[in-house]
Amino acid sequence: MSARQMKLGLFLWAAGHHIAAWRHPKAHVTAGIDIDHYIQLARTAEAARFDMIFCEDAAGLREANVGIASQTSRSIGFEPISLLSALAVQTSRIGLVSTASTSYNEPYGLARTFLSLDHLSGGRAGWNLVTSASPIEAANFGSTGLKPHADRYERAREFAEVVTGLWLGKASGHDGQSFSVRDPLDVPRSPQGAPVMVQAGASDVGRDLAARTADVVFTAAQTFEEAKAFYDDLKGRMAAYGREPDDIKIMPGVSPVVAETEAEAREKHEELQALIPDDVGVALLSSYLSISDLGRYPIDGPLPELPESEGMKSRQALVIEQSRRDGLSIRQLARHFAGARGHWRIVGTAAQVADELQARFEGGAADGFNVMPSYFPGELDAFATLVVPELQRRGLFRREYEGRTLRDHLGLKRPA
Ligand SMILES: Cc1cc2nc3c(=O)[nH]c(=O)nc-3n(C[C@H](O)[C@H](O)[C@@H](O)COP(=O)(O)O)c2cc1C
Repeated sequence: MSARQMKLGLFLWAAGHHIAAWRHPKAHVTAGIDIDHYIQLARTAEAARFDMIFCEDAAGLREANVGIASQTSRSIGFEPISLLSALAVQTSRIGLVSTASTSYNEPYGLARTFLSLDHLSGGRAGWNLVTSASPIEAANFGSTGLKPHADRYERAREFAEVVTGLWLGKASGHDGQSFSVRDPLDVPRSPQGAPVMVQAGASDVGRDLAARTADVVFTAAQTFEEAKAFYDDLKGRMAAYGREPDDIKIMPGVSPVVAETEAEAREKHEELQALIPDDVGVALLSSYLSISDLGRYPIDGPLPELPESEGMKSRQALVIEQSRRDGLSIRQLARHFAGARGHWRIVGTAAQVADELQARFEGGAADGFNVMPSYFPGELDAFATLVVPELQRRGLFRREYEGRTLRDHLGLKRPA
């Protein structure tokens, strides 16, 4: 039995993470706003002993073009903290992590909301800090557009400092560059010391902020080498902030397609890939590349040269790197990235999926994984019934929860 066990998150995403999941014959088309759907997923994940449920967020449409947005698997959905508050009373052990933006909130309000969720759930809440890279979202919060990357992260650094200070009962009287806070919170100290701090930025400043403040980091990495380089780099930055490498759990996203046989898994995967409309795939690729007019280049030709993004720098770099490495055309890249939205995909049997996860976990490239089922509930059920027992047999994943809080599950220190 391995002493170190992997952490597993369930990344929720309406009908499923595959862009064409909503077209799958077994998909739930109105999943985005069906609370019973989410309760079912949360209960499946809890029965499988997942560490946490994770919700992404952007306060706005995910695609500028409404015609395209309406052909994706997540065109409508709930505001995630409201959703997790409902799930808090339908579950008892699983962690509840939501994304919230440092660009479009104020620290006092956000600290109060997450601390309330933490109490509602008996110490199971976490905040995924993002600076928000979407110009579509920016347009809903004033007319000045997306702020430069460096400015967003500068605000995020002070934001995180104020929030953790408020959670620890230390930040009243803060008077800084972007924020001024007079009083302590009207919510008492967290059952787990403080809600868990999650982060998902992967640029240089994003990594520094994570090294300083995060308990969990989500990333997108296709290859073992990319995952390992990110892991070593981030853990290497922590000593400068007086932290131990194990104080952060690094959890790359993974989108597994699993079945009893490899042929069956491949068939399931091909079935979904064939459902991707080309214009939707290209639109999604354009947003990762921060370019608005990718559609005017020949779809079977290579990617054009692109200026460096002011949006998601790390995701743009990942797409460009893959296009060069594998010599893929725009159509091939669009299909590839639309499938798992830039995340790692494994197609195979439970043993094959477990082998791949184990190799990254034991090879020092991950502390766990944020699982992104291609469609719900089918692929989550397949992962829970096929892969989880295989990981448990190998001693790589818990059979029972040992603690009650999210910090307990993740093996994180309780802040003083
Ligand atoms: C795995 C992953 C998940 C992310 N999830 C979100 C999200 O839900 N909402 C959001 O606005 N940004 C999200 N981001 C974007 C980043 O958190 C960050 O705000 C953006 O500027 C990219 O950061 P970077 O330039 O440091 O890579 C995510 C990034 C990654 C890598």
